[in-house]
Amino acid sequence: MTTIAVYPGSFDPVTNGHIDIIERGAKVFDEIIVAVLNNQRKTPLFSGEERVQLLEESLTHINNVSVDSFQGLLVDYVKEKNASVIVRGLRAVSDFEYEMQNASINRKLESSVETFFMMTNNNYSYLSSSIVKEVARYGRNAEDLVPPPVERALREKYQR
Ligand code: COD
Repeated sequence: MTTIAVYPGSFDPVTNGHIDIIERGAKVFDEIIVAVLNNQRKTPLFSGEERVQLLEESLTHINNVSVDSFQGLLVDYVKEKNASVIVRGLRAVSDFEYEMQNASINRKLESSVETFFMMTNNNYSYLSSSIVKEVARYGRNAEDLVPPPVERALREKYQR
């Protein structure tokens, strides 16, 4: 049986912390779909198309990964893709409450879908998309924090 997992997120932008979860998840599941939430209510730094493209350019080294975007409820998207697992990363205790709430509502909505949590790589435990944007906005180099295509895109956005 093929197990398809969905790794959903905002990915605004993708960081080395996300890439690490995807690389490790790709060894566990047959297929991983990285799904970018296209949320009309939020104003992201990168558009949905840009976030998908940056993920694609950053994931060329992994065979069993694809990138897509979605709107609406995550569990509906997961079912539509014939996936059975949602992958999430955990960095610190502060992530737990939000993740617990999401996993619980997702299970209530769709009991056949399991949420799998992967602990962050200690090298990236402090890393978030918000921190990366903050560093780049004030002119610092983000090359140790994000894949090269994202570093280039941040430089262009902030005109460094
Ligand atoms: N190390 C390890 N993991 C990390 C790191 C790191 N350094 N940084 C981030 N992560 C993990 C996060 O914990 C998360 O698991 C994932 O990477 C993605 O992170 P983000 O911040 O890009 O994504 P989020 O948390 O904004 O994504 C939220 C969703 C899009 C999953 C959520 O809003 C959603 O499902 N929306 C659809 C509507 C829905 O179905 N809602 C729930 C039921 S009502």
